[in-house]
Amino acid sequence: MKLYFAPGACSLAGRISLHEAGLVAEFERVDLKTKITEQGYDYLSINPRGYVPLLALDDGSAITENIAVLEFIADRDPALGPGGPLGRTRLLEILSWLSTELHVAFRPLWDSGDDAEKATAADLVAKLLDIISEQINELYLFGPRFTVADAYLFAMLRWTGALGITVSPQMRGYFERVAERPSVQRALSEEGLPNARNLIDISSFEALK
Ligand SMILES: N[C@@H](CCC(=O)N[C@@H](CS)C(=O)NCC(=O)O)C(=O)O
Repeated sequence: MKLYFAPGACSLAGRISLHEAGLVAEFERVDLKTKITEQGYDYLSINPRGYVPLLALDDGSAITENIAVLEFIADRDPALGPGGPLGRTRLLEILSWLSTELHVAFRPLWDSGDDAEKATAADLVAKLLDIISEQINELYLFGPRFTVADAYLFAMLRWTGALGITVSPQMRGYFERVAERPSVQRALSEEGLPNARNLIDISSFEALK
């Protein structure tokens, strides 16, 4: 299988999760501005939506959307989901929240919108992170068990560092815990990203790209 990614983008969650699951994959970088892949293909012909991630399977099928990509990986390695009778439902619940509430809230911050709009978006992201930090009572979102949802949250927390969004000490501690995982260190290094283990070290966009 092959994960189409852009360094530091949300596709980092898929890469971390693939490593956690011990799944062998290739990775192809996409230039999100030109929509050309590193092998010179027109990415829009691979994913007409133009964004990453896309996970291409060996049988020729393709999975898009973080929720689906991460759920697919957790399905291959159930240890990467919360487990229990409602495990799958709880995983979809948190992945949906991360995608449709938190991820979307970042969007104005990447656009060239006005400063007031960006300030409102930054406030919303901070508020949403406060809400989700209440779910981190132990090590991770689902207690002691690291799941694909943690990989997604980690990828987005990296952005807060560069965007100057202040997060709670509890969230910073969570970030540091996730950053220590070998799968995360490997993923960051493969994407050419600094192996920052705390959010303070991610103080520029260079650290995202
Ligand atoms: N709904 C999509 C959104 C993915 C997304 O926003 N990807 C960003 C990177 S984090 C991207 O590729 N943006 C480039 C673009 O939209 O042109 C998902 O959850 O997978």
